Amino acid sequence: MAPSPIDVSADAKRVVPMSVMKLADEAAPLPAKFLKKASERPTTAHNVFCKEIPVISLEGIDSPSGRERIVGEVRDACAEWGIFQVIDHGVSEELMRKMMENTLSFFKLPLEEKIKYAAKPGGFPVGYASGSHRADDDILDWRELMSHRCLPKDVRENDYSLWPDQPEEYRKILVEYSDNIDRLVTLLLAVISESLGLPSDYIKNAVGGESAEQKILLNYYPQCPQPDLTLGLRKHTDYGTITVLQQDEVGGLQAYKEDRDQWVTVEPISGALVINLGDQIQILSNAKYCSVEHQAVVNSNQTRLSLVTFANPNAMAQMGPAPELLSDSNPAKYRRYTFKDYLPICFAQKTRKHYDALVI
Ligand SMILES: O=C(O)CCC(=O)C(=O)O
Repeated sequence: MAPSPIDVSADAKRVVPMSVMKLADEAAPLPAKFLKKASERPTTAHNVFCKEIPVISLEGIDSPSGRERIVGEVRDACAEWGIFQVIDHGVSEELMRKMMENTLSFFKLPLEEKIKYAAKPGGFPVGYASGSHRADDDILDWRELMSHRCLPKDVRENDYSLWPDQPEEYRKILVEYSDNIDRLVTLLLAVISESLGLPSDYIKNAVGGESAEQKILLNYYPQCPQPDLTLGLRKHTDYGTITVLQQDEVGGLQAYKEDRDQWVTVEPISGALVINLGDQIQILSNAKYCSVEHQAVVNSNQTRLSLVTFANPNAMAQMGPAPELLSDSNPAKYRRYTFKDYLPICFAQKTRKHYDALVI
């Protein structure tokens, strides 16, 4: 069956060429644009969970012994995995539940309503899209998405025109969530700094302090008639500082464990938040820590939601390996750059991993 056409403006059509939710309901064979190359298709099931990915409790962070334990566990997790989960992190389960509910309500709105918030061509990739935010993408992912620029606050205020006014509490809850996750990010950046032997405020200052950016991306992965042939989200590393991800109980987030040449599925743990390191931490740590490749797989029975907060440097932040970590035996592996110059490197996709373009 041919995919259902959507009657919308040409601009909106560029980022919503076809509604993935509608395709899922039709349960027809996947349109060619969703078929991934054989080498990119899933190899590990969405619900076979890896029990080794570290789960770190942040309880006791304010006591010297608690902090020492947490810093040590974070150091090991960053070096070995580049991805870990945190519990006892201070973001309330109630707020996490409300964010999930609001996000689900948004995606359940009629397409005509969602499309009012479609990403604008040529602008910063925010707003609603289906399959991809990039209008020029040849291959699409099996997801619908909505994203917002949430910090710094002046950027958030400029972004409000793309924030839905229904469900009713959407904006209020998103602001509260953004602020709470930002507090957690500040704490984690302090812990990661300490784990590298740097002052607590080192990374936060390096990425622009209070002018660092935050983007929140909401992913809705519908059930998929042929999950083995596609992905909910293609493999990538995150170009920013760190990412905080909240997922529901279905499972689908996978990380690539390079030394085992294996994709492993992150176990959904109620109340936990998944943390993955972005490219900027790999570069700042001079590759002591890794920006992990990850992807999302889908399945034929259940829809899945993930709420993803990207902590990114300010566009003008001067990035590169921290000079304090360098020595004759550990010379800089990457050149220095202004963060705004990093994004074109990512979008050009000339190297498999973006940071390889900066290798000295
Ligand atoms: O949905 C997921 O679990 C992965 C999301 C993700 O990696 C992203 O949005 O960049």
